[in-house]
Amino acid sequence: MNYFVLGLGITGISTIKTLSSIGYTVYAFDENLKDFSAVEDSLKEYNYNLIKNLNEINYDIIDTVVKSPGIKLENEILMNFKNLNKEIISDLELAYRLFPDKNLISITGTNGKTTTTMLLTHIINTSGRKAMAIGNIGVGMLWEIYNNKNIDYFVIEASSFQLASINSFRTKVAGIINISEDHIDWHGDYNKYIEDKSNIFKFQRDDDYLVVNCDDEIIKKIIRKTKSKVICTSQIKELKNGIYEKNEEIIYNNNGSEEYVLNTKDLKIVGKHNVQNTLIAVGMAICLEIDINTIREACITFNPVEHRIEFVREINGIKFYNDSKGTNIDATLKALNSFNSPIILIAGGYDKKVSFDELFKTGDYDLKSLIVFGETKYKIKNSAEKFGYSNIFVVENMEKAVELIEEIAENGDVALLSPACASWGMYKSYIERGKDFKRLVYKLGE
Ligand code: UMA
Repeated sequence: MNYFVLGLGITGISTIKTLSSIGYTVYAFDENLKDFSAVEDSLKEYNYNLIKNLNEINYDIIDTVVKSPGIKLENEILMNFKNLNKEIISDLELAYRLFPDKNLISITGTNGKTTTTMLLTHIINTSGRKAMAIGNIGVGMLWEIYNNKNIDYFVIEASSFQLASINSFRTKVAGIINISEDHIDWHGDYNKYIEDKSNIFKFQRDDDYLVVNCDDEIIKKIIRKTKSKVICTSQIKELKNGIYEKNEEIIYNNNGSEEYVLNTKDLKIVGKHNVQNTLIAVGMAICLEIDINTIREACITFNPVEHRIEFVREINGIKFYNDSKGTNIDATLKALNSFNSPIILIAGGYDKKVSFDELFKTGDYDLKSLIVFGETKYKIKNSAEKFGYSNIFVVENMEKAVELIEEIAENGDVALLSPACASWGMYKSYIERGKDFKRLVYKLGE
């Protein structure tokens, strides 16, 4: 079996290491790398064929292409393979095929994936079984599954990009947190994005579990098609069967028999959206037959995830928060709605071709100033102005943004990095962007 790995980032490297260790023949290529030395360095112990020139690709000898998630399906190399009827899959699909005996669990959603994945992992670990979080959280999944033989459950954060290229992947327990417009530039349109997200349950069987947020209109629509056993969660409705929030309490109703799970005031993760994440994780843990006392203990000992409304420091009464993972409008709205203080927001980045009007329409929060940068800076500025916001500053980069905050912020303000955009163009990832923000914030006052 000959594999072709396209893209040599986190996914590509993890895929090559795994396939090569198992003994498959692997060809690998990256369209953007000029210098392959770092890749060669990290793969020096592995047997694989590195292609450095596009013309050297021998399409005919390849059986299966494993594409990195970020690469669009219309990519020319992928189209060449497609025209030869070669199959193109993501690492998600490959994980399912290579490791049929492993307990895989999958979580998707537009927002909250990382927190929910980490929380469920923490719940499983608290129960005494061993779990590991992998996937879109930043961890190449194949190499981790291959290497960690002692792990009982791999909790996969699955992105829409990964889910777009599967043709049999399924997990016994899956979760969908929410769906809102994102990555339109990649999927083509919103319907395609929804369809790709729905792939998480496409191949589930009637004895598999699908835990979903039943307050989400789009989710309610798409789950009509599922064969799986659906477990509903809600923050607005008392469910006769499912997990819901009422008066700051999470309740599990098992076919009429109610059980108290926890008080949301005891959670260390803040905001309404984190209750939504918790409901999904609780539902999935119940499907794994973890007892309620363990679930409660795990939820209340769980700490916030880095780059997700993460408190950085307080200086002169100004609280700095890093929400670099806020890569779309919905995520940034959730961050803005988590505070009661005046907010100075830093936003902007890669243009995913979505409108920013939704960000400013509601005005439920106290946005004192807006600092914008990146490809979308004028798009965001124009939307904000349309809804009456002033105090908008256009800056070149993160350094200038943080410098400006030092000038304009006052005691009691919240300074929030929540860009509503992907980092690409300015940074390699939201992680790098968040770390840069934190580095600059820590330098303040030096
Ligand atoms: N490349 C090509 N051709 C192209 C485009 C890219 O050869 O047309 C090459 C690039 O030169 C680069 C490599 O492909 O060397 C990068 O591949 P990639 O963009 O898929 O990135 P990876 O490093 O493999 O990281 C991916 C995810 N990235 C994306 O989905 C864009 C990471 O999610 C994920 O953590 C990682 O796999 C491990 O699973 C990041 C992300 O931004 C955090 N995800 C999006 C999100 O959360 O909104 C979906």
